[in-house]
Amino acid sequence: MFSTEDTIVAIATPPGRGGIGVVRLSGPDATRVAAALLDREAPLVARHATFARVVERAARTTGDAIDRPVDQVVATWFAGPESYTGEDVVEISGHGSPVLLRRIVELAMGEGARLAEPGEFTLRAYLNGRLDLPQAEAVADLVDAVTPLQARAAMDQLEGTLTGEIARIDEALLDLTARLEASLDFPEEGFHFLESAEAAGALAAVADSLERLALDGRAGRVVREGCLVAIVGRPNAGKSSLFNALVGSARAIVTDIPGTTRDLLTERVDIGGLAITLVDTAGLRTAGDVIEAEGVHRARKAQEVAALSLLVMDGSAPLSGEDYAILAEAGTPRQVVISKADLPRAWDEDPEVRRVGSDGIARVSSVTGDGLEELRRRIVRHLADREDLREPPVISNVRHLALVDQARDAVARARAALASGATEELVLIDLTLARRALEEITGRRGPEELLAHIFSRFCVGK
Ligand SMILES: Nc1nc2c(ncn2[C@@H]2O[C@H](COP(=O)(O)OP(=O)(O)OP(=O)(O)O)[C@@H](O)[C@H]2O)c(=O)[nH]1
Ligand SMILES: [Mg+2]
Repeated sequence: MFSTEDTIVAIATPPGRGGIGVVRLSGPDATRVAAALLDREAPLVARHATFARVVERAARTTGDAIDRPVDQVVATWFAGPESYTGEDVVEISGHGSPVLLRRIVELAMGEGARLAEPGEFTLRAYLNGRLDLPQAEAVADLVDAVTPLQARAAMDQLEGTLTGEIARIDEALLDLTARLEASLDFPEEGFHFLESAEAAGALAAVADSLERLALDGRAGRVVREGCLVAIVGRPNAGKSSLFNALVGSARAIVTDIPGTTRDLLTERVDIGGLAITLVDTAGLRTAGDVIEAEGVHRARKAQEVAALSLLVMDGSAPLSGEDYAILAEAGTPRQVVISKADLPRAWDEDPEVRRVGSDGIARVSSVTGDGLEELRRRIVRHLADREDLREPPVISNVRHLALVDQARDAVARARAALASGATEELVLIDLTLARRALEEITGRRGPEELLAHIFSRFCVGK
């Protein structure tokens, strides 16, 4: 791990030019380093934004007799431990020029500050107990969010929704553990602190909560990570038109010549809050030339890696052998889309289309926009297993989900052990493993906490 004894410095705003740019200092020497850089009469006052000048001191510049001004800035001192990192933090807001900001960082380094590693401010916040692990991870998610739903999910996590939910489950497990341990410690009294039926009931409730979290996580992962949706179909089916309609701009070339699209086109779209990478592909058919053949090959590859394929069938022209070939292919989850709904129908019912579209067919017109909203809802349902995503999922990070799965497995084993009349020791082993997994989510573990819990709840020997 990185050292936490020294003072770190970094540019906190994105690369490039902007109205302002922020240089952040954190560590025991933050105020000393800032004072050395800043030209002002009075010292900084905690939590007050103060106008100052960053200067290169005369003694340090080559032969200059006077301090040389570098930038006019606003400096703010957040006194530790009530700061983001829990240490003394000074933020210097200068003009947003990379040259100026780099110079300020260099001057701070000249005063003994070290260039911060990526994420090091947040790491310090975690190490100093200002954030737990899910909250620290939420900071990164919040910065990375590309859809408002992603931002809301990250914000909830930062506010502690997941931490709270894990704490609630852990509390129930801790309570069970404490009582089973007490039964173990005082066997001669022939008294059980916990009857097995009660333990089974409590464990069932915990299993339920973990199950719900895992279920929520399926949608959560898609929200956090986004996914790939491929649009496939025979030439001229209306794929590029649908792509454009979903993207909201005329990104792909549309013509009535079959074989217009030859390469893959991708665009990121927000569908029901999900960050979807939508892929338009070449029409699937036995290709006429090498370029088209490569396009068809790429279309098939895209379909293989996509989380969902939209199979576009032209509703205004009779189904062809190419359509049937596409319908016959098994593989990734598929949604049948009948296109050109504004034109007279060339066919109505088809057993093969009905088979593949057994969970519903979307009829859309990319010209009028009819059916697009319903198609978006269907896409969300396929990918996130739910009707809508008005409420952001509580859990979304694979690290957390893997640990929830571990806890679920351990609780399932504990339940089985309890049901088969196993000893308290055996049940306790799995409860401990379940708790360990949960505590790994929040990054907090400690046996002394278990002892404190036992003593706070029981008055054994009194
Ligand atoms: N009326 C109507 N015409 C449509 C609709 N969608 C597509 N078309 C027309 O159908 C033709 C083919 O559309 P594209 O979107 O280029 O079809 P494609 O599946 O991408 O075709 P390839 O790239 O050649 O595989 C064009 O003339 C479009 O204007 C629709 O919803 N309504
Ligand atoms: Mg096309």
